[in-house]
Amino acid sequence: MARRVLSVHRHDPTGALIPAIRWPVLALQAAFLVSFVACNDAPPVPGDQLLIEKRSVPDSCPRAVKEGDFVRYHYHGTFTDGTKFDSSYDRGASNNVFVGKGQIIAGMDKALIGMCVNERRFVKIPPSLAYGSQGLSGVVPPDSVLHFDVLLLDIWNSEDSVQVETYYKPENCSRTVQVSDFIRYHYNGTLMDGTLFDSSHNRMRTYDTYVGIGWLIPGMDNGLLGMCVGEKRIITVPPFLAYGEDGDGKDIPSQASLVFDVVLLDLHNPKDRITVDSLNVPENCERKTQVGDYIRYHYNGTLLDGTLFDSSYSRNQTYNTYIGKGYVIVGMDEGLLGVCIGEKRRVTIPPHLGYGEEGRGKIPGSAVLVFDIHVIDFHNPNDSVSIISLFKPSNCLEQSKKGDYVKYHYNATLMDGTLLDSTHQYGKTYNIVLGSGQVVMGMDIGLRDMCVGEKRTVVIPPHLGYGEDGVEGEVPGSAVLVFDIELLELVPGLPEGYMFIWNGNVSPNLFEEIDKDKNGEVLLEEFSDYIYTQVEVGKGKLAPGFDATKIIENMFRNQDRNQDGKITEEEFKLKDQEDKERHDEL
Ligand SMILES: [Ca+2]
Ligand SMILES: [Ca+2]
Repeated sequence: MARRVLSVHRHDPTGALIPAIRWPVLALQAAFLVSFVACNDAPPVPGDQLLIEKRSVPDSCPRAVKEGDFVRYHYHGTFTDGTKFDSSYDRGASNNVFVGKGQIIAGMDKALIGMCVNERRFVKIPPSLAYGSQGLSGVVPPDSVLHFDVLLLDIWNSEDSVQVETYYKPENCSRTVQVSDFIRYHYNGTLMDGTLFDSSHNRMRTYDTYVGIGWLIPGMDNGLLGMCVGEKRIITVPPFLAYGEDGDGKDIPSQASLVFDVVLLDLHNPKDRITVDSLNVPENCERKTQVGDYIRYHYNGTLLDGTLFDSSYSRNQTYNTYIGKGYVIVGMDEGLLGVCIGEKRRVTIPPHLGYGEEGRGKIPGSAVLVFDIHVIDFHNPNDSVSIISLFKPSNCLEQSKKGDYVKYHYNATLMDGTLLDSTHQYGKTYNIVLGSGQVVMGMDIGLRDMCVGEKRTVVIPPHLGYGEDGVEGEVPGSAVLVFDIELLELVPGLPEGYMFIWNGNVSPNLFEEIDKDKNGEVLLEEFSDYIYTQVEVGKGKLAPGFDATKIIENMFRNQDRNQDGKITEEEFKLKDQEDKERHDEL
């Protein structure tokens, strides 16, 4: 059919050959296809041979032109004397044809066969395979030998589909891209000859898109499927699955194959919830977090590609928050539920449960977040002290109570085992009066109702410990404390409120007894000597655990009504009629 039509043109006496076609080289090839076929069986005529000289061949040639392929190529056409008659470079557009289909002069149709992209050939085409004895009106004189310098830019075939070549695949690939996933990736987009037309790397931001639902050119919608995060692949897309005939109007020419070098950074589906992977769960886990608990944990926050965006370790401070109250992103509020103290888990959070399309700080928009968390401790604001008895002596006559002077050993740690303090390292007990505010409330509670010799573990929530502030350099804020204690000695205290009591009846001549030098005045020294003597001989008793000197000074000042440094009998007597409820008096 084509031949018949072209034969007509060949014999057209006007020489006006296929005027509708713009470019001469495009125009008349077919005419000489006929000529070529006609001469096919004739012996070769000198100067009538097609000569092909390979000027440069690329190292890699994955594909060579064969008949039926579509090619894009540049050429520079000259006569034998070097005069240029045509050049695709001058037009700023490649020549685009199906090879071997008679769309170009026969010599060129043959010369392109076997070429690789980026291969350059120098071709001498005899008139019998070009414009013959007629030439091309106004452009090619009759019987012209034509020289072409040809550079191949692109090959594809209408039977092609997307080609995917994975050149890096990470070891761990638990999930691959599926239709309707949302992904973030980087790419370099080149034409087949290596010309870069676009790069997300140059823009310094990922390309973020849904896959497989028509947001992308068909070739990419298909070529990205099945990828793992971290995978790198080359996706080669023929033009009919890319920008086709029109190109993109800017950097992608008509009928161009596209080569995308892609690395996948992020992947999720809008239907995803968080994913929790337990990395380490302690054997003893009597309690797990629930809504309303206050938790302290360490974390490393990374993107799916491993980029670290935040770490509590770098701040050397745990992250502390209430759980399930909206103080943290939704995904983390969920991910912190049901953990044990000491547990390590990985929480993977899709962006709609994280920082969304906007991102924040170092977190890009639409990023999946991976938190490796380590739970240091948690408590509930309603928690009281938890007491675990480790050993209780069988004969326990007396249990500790408020006012008692107790001597005990302790080992204090955080929930993760970090040692805070230990009396064992000092080689002596810690001694306090219960209920006197000498230790944190939780410790005071934990030491009650204890027998000498008893051993306990006391767990103290921060509101009964060192609170939100902790102790700088020693106890972190909001820390749960663990005390292993052993009660070694217990000195019963005086009845509540008393700092000194008589064991028996009070002497009726008390003032005279105290006023040793009988001058009618009691000085502090006389008073002090007297009290100490009473304690020594067992007639009186001072509250244990306090500074005796201070107790006695207080007692003295209370008697010395006018504060002149001495107690007169009158002052002393006055006391008798006084409020019996005042206990630190005689
Ligand atoms: Ca005196
Ligand atoms: Ca006085």
